[in-house]
Amino acid sequence: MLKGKIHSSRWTGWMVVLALLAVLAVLYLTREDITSPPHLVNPQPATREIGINQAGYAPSAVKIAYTTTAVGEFSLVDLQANHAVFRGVPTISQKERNSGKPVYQMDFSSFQKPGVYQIQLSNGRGSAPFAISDHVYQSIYQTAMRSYELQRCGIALADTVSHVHHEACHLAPAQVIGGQGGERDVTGGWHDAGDYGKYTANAGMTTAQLLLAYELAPMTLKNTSLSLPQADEGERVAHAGEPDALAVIRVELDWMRKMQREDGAVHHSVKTAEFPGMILPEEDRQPQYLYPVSTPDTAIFAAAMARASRVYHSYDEPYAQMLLDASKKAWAFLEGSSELLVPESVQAYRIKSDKQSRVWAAAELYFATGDLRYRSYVEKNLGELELRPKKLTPSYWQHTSAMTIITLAMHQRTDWELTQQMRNLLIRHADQVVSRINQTAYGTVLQARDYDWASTKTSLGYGVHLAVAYQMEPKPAYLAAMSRQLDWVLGANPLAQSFVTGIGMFSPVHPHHRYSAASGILVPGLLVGGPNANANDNVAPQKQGAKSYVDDVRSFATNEYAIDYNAPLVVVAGFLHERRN
Ligand code: 9MR
Ligand code: ZN
Repeated sequence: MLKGKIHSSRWTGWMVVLALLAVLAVLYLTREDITSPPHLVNPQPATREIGINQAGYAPSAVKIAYTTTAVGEFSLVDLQANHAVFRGVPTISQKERNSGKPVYQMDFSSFQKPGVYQIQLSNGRGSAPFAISDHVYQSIYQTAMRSYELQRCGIALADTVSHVHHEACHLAPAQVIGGQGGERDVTGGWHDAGDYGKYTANAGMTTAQLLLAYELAPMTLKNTSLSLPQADEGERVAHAGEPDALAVIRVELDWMRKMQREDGAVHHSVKTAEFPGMILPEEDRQPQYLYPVSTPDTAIFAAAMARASRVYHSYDEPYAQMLLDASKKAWAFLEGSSELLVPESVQAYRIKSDKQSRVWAAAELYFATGDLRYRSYVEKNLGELELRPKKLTPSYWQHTSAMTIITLAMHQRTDWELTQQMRNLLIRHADQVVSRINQTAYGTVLQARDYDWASTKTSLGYGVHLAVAYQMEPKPAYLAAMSRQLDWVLGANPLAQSFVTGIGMFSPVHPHHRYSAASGILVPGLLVGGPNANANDNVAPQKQGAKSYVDDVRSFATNEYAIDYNAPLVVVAGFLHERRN
């Protein structure tokens, strides 16, 4: 079915035009690199025989294309001049995990001239077009970051860049489940994923990672304009002087604050009882329910708010103080309720333990306040974290160890030996990740068991760890391993599939995303979950490792986007732009 769609000639024609336009947009950003307006000659028809990053590469990046076709030679063709600019011989890397077929690597890292290119095999087959440019990563960052603005709930959207538009949605107060009952205003924020629910834990983890992007790539996040939609001019004026990235994140923080109860505890989520059909957000008029408070949600909230208060401090002190107060209030609630509290009614994003997130909250609160109470909580409960470098996995709402370790490693407090211990742990972990990557056919960190929910997020999550390690010890191998994870997600994989909407010629056009499906307008910059060997949606092929993916709107297990998937994409693209030289 997928083949039928992609290979029908009209469709292919359109995709070529769209992909070339996207590549040209990158070139436009890099116009100081080129002397004449780009005029592209007709490329070879693009095939999925060649896996490549379909957005492209920074000039100095490691650049490797992959194929399972045995050919004697490959060439890199300049699509503006229409001639080969580089030739090489594919070398066998490893056997592909599932098919056992050898995978050939085509390394053209030494070629660094900006432009638009295609890889061609000596059998005449061509890859998707891609750019070599100093602005590739910035453009990916920009598209991924501004997608959050297009996920906004509770306002009418009219974005002139993407043409995403809809009426204001989900404005009615939510009905409180349990407790005193009643109603509460919890409007605003971002829709969580392809559905219209909003969940505290996922919001907390996402905002925390986006704020980490700000700490790791401050120049990129401060200086990259996001051309935010005009509709929000009022808000923009109110926060004038604040970087666009922080204005975007603020929207979710403001919603999260509404989820906090007077006693400091935080509600789990607001959503309808059942997922709506594939309708526009303003058409979703089922009652919204405010799900009960829980201790894991409260702990993640406390951590994210304390982290945010640090970052917003230099722009808006009263706001930072408000965030810190919310965090302290959540912590006070946790102190008074040491047992795990997760009510029965909570289903999606159900968290099994709050122990790790309490440590994370204490760590963030320590750096936000300097109060030794929090520091001693961290020291006493350090054993809750995953401290074995080999076992450390990327943070997500269920397991927050990595985020805590990163926080502890990045912020220096005098006389705390823990800082160095955490740095050593991350460096050892990063070295192991690099050696894992060098042993796989496509340079991915993913191992068989990782082809589960949101494998794309997992891959980029390791990229985040490599970024932090690089910050501490700038080994080129960390940067190379990181950019190869981005390459994998953008098409350097066995399906030659980019997993980000609007980026790359073979990218998702039928994501499981209610707004896109109902409006027919594809929201750009959304990272879908990608290969999931255990996909339970009856559409995606199971047990096929990296090939367990289908670009089908029904495939919620491989082709849905969620706010937390995009966060490591923002960190990795932002960091690569920051450190590209
Ligand atoms: O991202 C979530 C993933 O880690 C879980 O394994 C999966 C199954 O429980 O759910 C994913 O989250 C979905 C959430 O439950 C509802 N909104 C859409 C989310 C993305 O698919
Ligand atoms: Zn909404």
